[in-house]
Amino acid sequence: MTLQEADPQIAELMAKEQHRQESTLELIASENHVSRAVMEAAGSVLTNKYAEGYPGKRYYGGCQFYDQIETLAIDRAKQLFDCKYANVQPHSGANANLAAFMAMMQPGDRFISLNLASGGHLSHGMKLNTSAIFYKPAHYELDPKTETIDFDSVRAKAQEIKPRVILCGYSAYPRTIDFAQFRKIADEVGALVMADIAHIAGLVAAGIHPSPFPHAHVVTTTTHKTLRGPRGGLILTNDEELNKAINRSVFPGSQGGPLMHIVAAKAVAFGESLRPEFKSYARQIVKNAKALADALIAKGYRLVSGGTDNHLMLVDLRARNAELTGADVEKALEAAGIISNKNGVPNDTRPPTQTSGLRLGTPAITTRGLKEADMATVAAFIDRAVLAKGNTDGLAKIRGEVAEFCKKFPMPH
Ligand code: DSN
Repeated sequence: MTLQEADPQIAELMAKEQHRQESTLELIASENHVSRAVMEAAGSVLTNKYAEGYPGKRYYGGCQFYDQIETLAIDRAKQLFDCKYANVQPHSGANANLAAFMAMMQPGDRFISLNLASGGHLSHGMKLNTSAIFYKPAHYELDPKTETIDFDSVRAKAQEIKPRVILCGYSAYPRTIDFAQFRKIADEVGALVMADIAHIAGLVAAGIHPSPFPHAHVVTTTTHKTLRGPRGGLILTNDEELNKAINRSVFPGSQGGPLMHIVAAKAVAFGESLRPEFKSYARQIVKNAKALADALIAKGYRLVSGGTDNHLMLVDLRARNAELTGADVEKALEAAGIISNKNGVPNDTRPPTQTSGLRLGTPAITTRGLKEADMATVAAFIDRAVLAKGNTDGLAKIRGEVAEFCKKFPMPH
């Protein structure tokens, strides 16, 4: 029985969601559109079975093909990131980070990271997250002038706290990360470096952003952002002992049975990322981000740190109009068919539910085939929607134009 026959309600909502994706510009920096092949693996017969354990060491019978699939996923991940060990089972980035913490620290141990408000992630020590409930976070800062990582602050915090782990890698940071500097400071205080490259994994895999290896002891990532795979997590290391600890921390430490349909979809995505076309894709993401950043600056917006080196930019809306909040602009843009997310800017005076900023990224629109020349059109849509804020008819008109524009750029099928 098809889904349409078995459950028309869900089928209809899925069809609407497909239309929404097709007819809007997806500018959320952490989202992407996967290939048909990845989708096929994710929605497959592989969801039917338990495979607790690791290849060759399972707690259930009947895992022979699962062993081969997981081994392929591991081998491809190692090749992609040029490292010795990979755990492909984490269900998400937050799960990957928790398992990495468990492998490197004992409960109560200290670590330092960038806080959420400055561009970090909730699993990097936000007070309600396990990372702060079981471990002790402290935070280093951005340089207030350049709005980039202040390595004097990293060093000072590291010397003061003597952390077990120094965590780098961010959710709203538009600049290249200097992993070597983090390692230098970690070596000075006897800490381990953990790099969460969730946002930039695709750029790292393609060689467009410097690799965290050999500087980081442990690398975590999601697989669904610039890497363009299914939603999920991944942990990498070159250290044999850490690898054993990571494997224990994922299973049985923090997860049960792996989602093997997702592991297969990760393997498919890693296979795609190993092809030369993926390098061109990753290069185009960055070119598009720079072009969009320039077009927005030309319209009077201020970008945190003045621009971008990667796939995302953080727009400080106050330069365009001091009254604008991220929440209002996110809503106006959505009504105009442009999907984004409100985001705090460094030292934001507004709360996280309002914010003064907007985070924009180009991974998804690059997958749809938009190029640099199209970024002027995208910036013009954005600015028109900002100016039309609160004007339902004006936003609906832009929504129609955006939908028409999107027809030129089909989703991957
Ligand atoms: N929620 C993701 C993001 O949007 O950056 C991070 O996990």
